[in-house]
Amino acid sequence: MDFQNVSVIGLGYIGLPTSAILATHGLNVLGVDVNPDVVATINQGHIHIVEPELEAVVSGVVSAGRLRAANRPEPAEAFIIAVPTPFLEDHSPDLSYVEGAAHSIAPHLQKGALVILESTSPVGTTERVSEWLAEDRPDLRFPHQVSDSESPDVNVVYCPERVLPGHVLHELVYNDRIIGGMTPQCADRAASLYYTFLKGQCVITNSRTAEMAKLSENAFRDVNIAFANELSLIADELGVNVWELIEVANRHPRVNILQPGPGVGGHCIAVDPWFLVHSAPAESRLIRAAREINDSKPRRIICKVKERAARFSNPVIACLGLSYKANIDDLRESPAVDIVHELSREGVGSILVVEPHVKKLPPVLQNAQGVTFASLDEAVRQADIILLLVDHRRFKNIDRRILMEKVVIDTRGLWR
Ligand code: SAJ
Repeated sequence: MDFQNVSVIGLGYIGLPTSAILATHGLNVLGVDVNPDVVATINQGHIHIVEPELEAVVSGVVSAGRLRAANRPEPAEAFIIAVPTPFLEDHSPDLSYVEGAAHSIAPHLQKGALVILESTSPVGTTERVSEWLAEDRPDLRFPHQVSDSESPDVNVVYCPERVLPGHVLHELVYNDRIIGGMTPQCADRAASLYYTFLKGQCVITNSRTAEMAKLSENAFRDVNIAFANELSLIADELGVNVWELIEVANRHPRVNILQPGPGVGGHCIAVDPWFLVHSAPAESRLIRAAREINDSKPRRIICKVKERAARFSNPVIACLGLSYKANIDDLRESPAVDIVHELSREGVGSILVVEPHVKKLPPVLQNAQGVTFASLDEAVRQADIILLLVDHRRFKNIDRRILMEKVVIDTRGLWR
């Protein structure tokens, strides 16, 4: 069965670009989202998320009638689940959105259908999806009910998404894709769907390995960032410039230390490692320690600012950057936002916030005490303390003579 109709459940940062790419390659895509505003926005050819070039692609496929949004699934040959998997207070994963998505598609499954889970998930979740579907459809045989050599009626697969926010449309097409089939036949079906648009390779494995691969990739990055962050704390203690330290150490042919910063933001790297820790707590000591080190970094920066601010009677602090990383306008889970919020809550001084990629302060800072949105020139001119939180390109060339007159805390090493 060739794929003509695909339903994508969850129209967020992964589901929407995936829907758009499938639609540009000739498939009829129904995007499903529980949020009526999201559905309306997409049906008007607009988008509700921040991603370069995505709006033009969505607008094109919506007006060509290839992409449509709705709040419930319809029958299709393939279903892609791309809903959030947040963690709860105790860091245990919240699979309720995945479970809800599975139950919503179950009534629409036909023999030969393909169900792909793309949401970042703890190991074993794909098998649970298969079980949830089977509960609702005793008339069909699912992969957990057959041996590897048998054919299930419905193919269930885990295919993690590994695209970098800001480069999603390129990476969706060119990154290699892990295909974790619950059986080899399931994997083949999913690979044939992805090859409708993929220029990278499909790498076939089983669903548990694919689930753990996604978590391991982000935990790997988190551990490496934690190493850099820990070095920054040690270097501070020993009076060594950490940026210079890393630059010289990285001249070793087998050393590649990442960059320290004010903490790890975004909705992936700070979340996914917890799924490994939660599944095997006794065995994940390094991964847990890395999370704790990275999570402790914003508090370290706040302490440093308070220490320097104590020299002034009413310090003006220019906070440069709010996004979770450089040169993008994505403020989700940004340590910079948390730091500004906390400085305001603790009444450390008057805060001038500069973020050239957004037009106004995010809601969480709009009523924060003593916080004003400012232009770069104005903030730098008025500041006693300049706190660089994000290494945006346009902060690089601030006049060094002005910086020399101020107390500068450069959390990203932009002016090293
Ligand atoms: N960061 C540092 N120092 C560094 C590198 C990053 O402090 O040397 C910080 C950034 O400032 C940011 C955070 O880490 O706050 C995360 O940024 P990132 O660029 O490392 O990653 P994300 O969250 O934008 O995207 C990651 C990617 N994963 C990996 O590189 C292993 C991406 O490929 C994944 O698809 C994405 O997570 C995801 O959705 O899981």
